[in-house]
Amino acid sequence: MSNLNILEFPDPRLTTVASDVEIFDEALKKLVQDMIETMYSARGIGLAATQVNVHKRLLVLDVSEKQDQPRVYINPQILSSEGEQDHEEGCLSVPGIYASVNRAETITLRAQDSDGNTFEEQAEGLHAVCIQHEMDHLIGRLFVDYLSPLKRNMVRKKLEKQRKVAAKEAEEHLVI
Ligand code: GNR
Ligand code: NI
Repeated sequence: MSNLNILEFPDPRLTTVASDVEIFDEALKKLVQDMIETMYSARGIGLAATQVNVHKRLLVLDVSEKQDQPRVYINPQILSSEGEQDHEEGCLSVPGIYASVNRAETITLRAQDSDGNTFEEQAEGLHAVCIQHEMDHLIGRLFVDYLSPLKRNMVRKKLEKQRKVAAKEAEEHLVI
């Protein structure tokens, strides 16, 4: 297993629209395992392939309390959605930034598992939020795209500043 590098906003590769997974082979299974490992080690509750620079319609998530129930969705499609909810969202590709986003409360979706078998399920609450957040990544959209251009610019500047501080600290050996 390997830990994959996560792209960060405003990396233009995060705006790529992913294409369908067509081949369900060992390489796909390895990618799924690597994405699950990467999600856990980054302490995320979800990860889309786009974030690790693989532009295929594939996402993993784990919204369980003990973080011991990874789920895999390949070629996901939302069949129907109902209601609304506002939830504070964060993103491994936009570290340290949180904002409330309005999403559907309940979704019914169809997807495939790592063997290519099709399944359908209903998701609600945080589970539904996470799926919608990850499916946005697959069409090149981030939660900060729902903010005003002014706020998005503030996010960009804050991240730039965070990176500068981190680089300077590394240079001064403050970080061991
Ligand atoms: O770890 C994550 N937490 C989170 C919290 C609220 C709404 C969505 C998420 S997904 C995010 C991981 C991530 O960036 N997935 O793309
Ligand atoms: Ni994200």
